[in-house]
Amino acid sequence: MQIKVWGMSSSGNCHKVKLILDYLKIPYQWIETDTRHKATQTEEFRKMNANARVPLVQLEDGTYLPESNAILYYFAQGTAFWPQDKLSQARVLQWMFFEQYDHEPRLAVNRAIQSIFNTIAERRAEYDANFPKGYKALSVMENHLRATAEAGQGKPWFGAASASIADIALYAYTHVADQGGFSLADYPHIRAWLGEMERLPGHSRMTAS
Ligand SMILES: N[C@@H](CCC(=O)N[C@@H](CS)C(=O)NCC(=O)O)C(=O)O
Repeated sequence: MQIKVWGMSSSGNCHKVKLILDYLKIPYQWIETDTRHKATQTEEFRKMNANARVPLVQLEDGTYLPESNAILYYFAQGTAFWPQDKLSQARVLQWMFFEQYDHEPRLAVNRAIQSIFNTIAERRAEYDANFPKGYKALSVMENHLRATAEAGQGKPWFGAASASIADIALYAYTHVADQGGFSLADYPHIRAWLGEMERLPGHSRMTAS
């Protein structure tokens, strides 16, 4: 059975899945699932993912797997996107948990408010409150990349010595930060890292907003 991906093209969490599958040249069928039209809120979809969210993957044996970062881990095992030593593995997870707790809830949510649902007026307080927290997350990333560069440890990545699933996870909403009102002007190391990601074979940026 071919791998199926239920995803919304304008969602960074879903774009992570497209990136890992495209980098690894794994064939799959993409089923466009627009949450703006409540496509995940049906009884049929809830049978596949009780949490009613995309991305959702159906593996070759028919098993369903939700959660973008769990999906990244599933496909990355045994590839260059999942390092082999224990400490690097833990560092990759460190950045992936950071992404879901400190980064995505600020950058993805403001992008959704501004560019997906166009609801800045209705959600002004939440939108404004996300800026200091989102810029704090970007500063943590910038400082990590700067320190790695200054230590002369080769190309700066998050967690491993080469691009890993931590980089894919963080790339998803960082490369479209401007669509949520965030500027990367003061983050030169982040901009350089985005450029490195965009040179990976099979790479794509998110097209829709
Ligand atoms: N932690 C989840 C978050 C997934 C998520 O929030 N998906 C959104 C689209 S980006 C969704 O499906 N929302 C549907 C809804 O809230 O009705 C992941 O990383 O996969």
